[in-house]
Amino acid sequence: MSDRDLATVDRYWRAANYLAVGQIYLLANPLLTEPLSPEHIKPRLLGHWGTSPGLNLVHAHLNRVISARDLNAIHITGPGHGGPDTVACCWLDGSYSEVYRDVPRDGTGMARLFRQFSFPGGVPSHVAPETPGSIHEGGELGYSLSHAYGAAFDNPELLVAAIVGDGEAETGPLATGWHGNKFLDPVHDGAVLPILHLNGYKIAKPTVLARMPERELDDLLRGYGHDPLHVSGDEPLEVHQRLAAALDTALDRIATYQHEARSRGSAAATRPRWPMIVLRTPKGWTGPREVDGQPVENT
Ligand SMILES: Cc1ncc(C[n+]2csc(CCOP(=O)(O)OP(=O)(O)O)c2C)c(N)n1
Repeated sequence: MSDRDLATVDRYWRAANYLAVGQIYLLANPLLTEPLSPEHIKPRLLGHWGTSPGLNLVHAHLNRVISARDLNAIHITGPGHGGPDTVACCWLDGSYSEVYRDVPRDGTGMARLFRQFSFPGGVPSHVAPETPGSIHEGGELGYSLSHAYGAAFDNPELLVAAIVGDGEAETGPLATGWHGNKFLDPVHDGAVLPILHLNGYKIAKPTVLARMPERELDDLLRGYGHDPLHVSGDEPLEVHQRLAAALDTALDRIATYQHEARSRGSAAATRPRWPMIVLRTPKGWTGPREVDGQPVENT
């Protein structure tokens, strides 16, 4: 990624993070023009801050590849209560204010945006029908991959980037959802790019997949027929470059598989090992020190 793109993506990501944390916590004083005081803070908090930087990071990077490659793409988010992130990104790109004229892209609009989130008479903490462009309401964990494959079927030009929460991944529907790749026809269907968001926790408790060493997780996902690209770290500028490289690799592979299958035709089509991304943040290892008698390297 060029220095210019890096700076743009990073600024977008940090702005979206501010808008997410503001929606979760602030009742007033959105631009912090006054010293922060208790009456500016919401009395009851909803929305998961812990999932926000990861969801916004992927959204910012998808914007880059959509512009660079002129993609027809949709973003599906599975992790719990990630509503503030999608709303933040819609507000940043202007589509929110296009639909809701009373929430313009200025200080007044920002005050409404923050106050209305998960507040009586306002908007839910999940992506909901009110969110511009949404195709399905959130709330029950487990369906991101089923929706992603459903959106891609018979939609050959569509790329579906689907973020799977590591807590979400512990549900039965999501555990079976990995097999959606068996039904994806590279000739007539679009592509699904699953992105496993390994932020380590389901709200506050450790998740099973985040406690598996990278190699064991890699084996599991390969067993489901995916080709995982691992991105980890906790230094934003390094993670930006790694995620950009992984996205470019994944999209190049998808384009190659589709091109080859479409030139050969359905009769000769084989099932590609579609790429996916494992996004592990933070870098610190919280799992067991040994698995199967072998020390676990700090990934
Ligand atoms: C089927 C189902 N079970 C439980 C919940 C309650 N719940 C909401 S968010 C959440 C944790 C989700 O974890 P993860 O997907 O890792 O998201 P994150 O912790 O990153 O927000 C749980 C258990 C739910 N919404 N749906």
